[in-house]
Amino acid sequence: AKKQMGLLVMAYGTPYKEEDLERYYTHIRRGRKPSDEMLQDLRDRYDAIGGISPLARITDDQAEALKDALNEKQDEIEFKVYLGLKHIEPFVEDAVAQMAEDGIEEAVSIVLAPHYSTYSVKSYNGRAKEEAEKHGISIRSVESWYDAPGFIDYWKDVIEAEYAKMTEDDKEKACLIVSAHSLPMKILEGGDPYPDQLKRTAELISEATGITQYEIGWQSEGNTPDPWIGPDVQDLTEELYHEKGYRSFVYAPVGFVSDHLEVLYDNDYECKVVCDKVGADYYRPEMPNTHPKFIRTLADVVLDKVKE
Ligand code: FEC
Repeated sequence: AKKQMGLLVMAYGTPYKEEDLERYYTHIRRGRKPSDEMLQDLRDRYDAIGGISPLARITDDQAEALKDALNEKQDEIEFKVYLGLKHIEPFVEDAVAQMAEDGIEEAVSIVLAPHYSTYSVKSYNGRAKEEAEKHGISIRSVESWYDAPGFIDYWKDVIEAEYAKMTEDDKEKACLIVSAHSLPMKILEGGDPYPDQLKRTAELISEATGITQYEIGWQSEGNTPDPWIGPDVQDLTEELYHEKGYRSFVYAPVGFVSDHLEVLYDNDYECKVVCDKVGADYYRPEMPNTHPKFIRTLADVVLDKVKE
C-alpha cells in the first residue's frame, strides 16, 4: 500500500463575503479593530476590483491541483491535501487538527508565497509546527522557492508575452518592475533574507529573458506608522519615468501567486493611475494561479522536501 502523507498548503486567506471584512481585517491587525474609515477604505478597494476578490477560489484550486500533480508524479506516497489559512478559517491550526482527526502522522507543508521572511513564511511554518506537535504529527516545511527553475521559467514566458505586444522602440524604453509585498523596515535588523531573495528572483528572470532594464520595487505596504521597505512601486514609476526616460512599465509582482486584491488593486489600479498620469504604457503579466508549469514546479519543490 502507498504511504499516506498530509499535504498542508498554506496561504494568506481572503474574506468569503462582505460580512467577513471586519473580522478578517482585525485578524490581520493582530486583534486590533480597524476604524470605520479604514474598514470603508478596504471595502472600497474590494468594490473597485469587482467585489470580494477571487482569492478563495483560486487558492482552493491551487491546493487541489498541487495534490493531483504530486499524486501523478510518483507512486510511493498518497498525498492528502489540507488548506490552512493565515487570517481566516480554515486557519492553519484547523487544517492540522483535521489531519490529526484523519489519522495522518506525517506531513509536508508549503506556503503559497515564494520568498522567506520572518513576517510571512516563518510565522506560517511556526503555527503549523506548534499545532502538529500537539497531535504528534511530524511535519516538514518548505521554506522558500523563489529560485525554483519552473517558477522563473513561468515568469519568463508571461513577461515575454507582454514584451511581444511592444514595438522595438517601445521595448527600448521599457522597464520591468519586479516586486513583492513590502514589510516593515524593522525586519531587516534581524538579517531577514526576504529582500535578497526578491533580488535573486529578479536576477534570474533577467538572465532568463535577457531583459537588463529592470528594477526592484515594493508594494502594498500596510497602513501603520512604521517605515516600510521601499522604493514603493508607484513612487518608483514616477522616478524612473522622469529620471531614466522609460515610457512603458511591465509590473511583475513575483512575491504573489494569484489574482487578488494586492495585484488587481495595487498594480492594475494604483500603478496604472501613475502610468496614466505620466503618460506611460502599463503592462502586467498573468499571475501563476493554476498554470500547469507553476503547479508542476511547486510539486517538484514539495517532493524535494519529502526526499530530504
Ligand atoms: O485578496 C485578498 O483578499 C487578500 C490579499 C492579500 C494578500 C496579502 C499578502 C501579504 N500580506 C503581507 C503582509 C502584510 C502586513 C500588513 C498587511 C495588511 C493587509 C491588509 C489586507 C491585506 N494585507 Fe497583507 N495581503 C493581503 C491583504 N499585510 C487587506 C490590511 C489593509 C491594508 O493594509 O491594506 C499590515 C498589518 C498591520 O496593519 O499591522 C505586514 C505579506 C504578504 C505576502 C506573503 C503572503 O502571501 O503571506 C508579507 C495576498
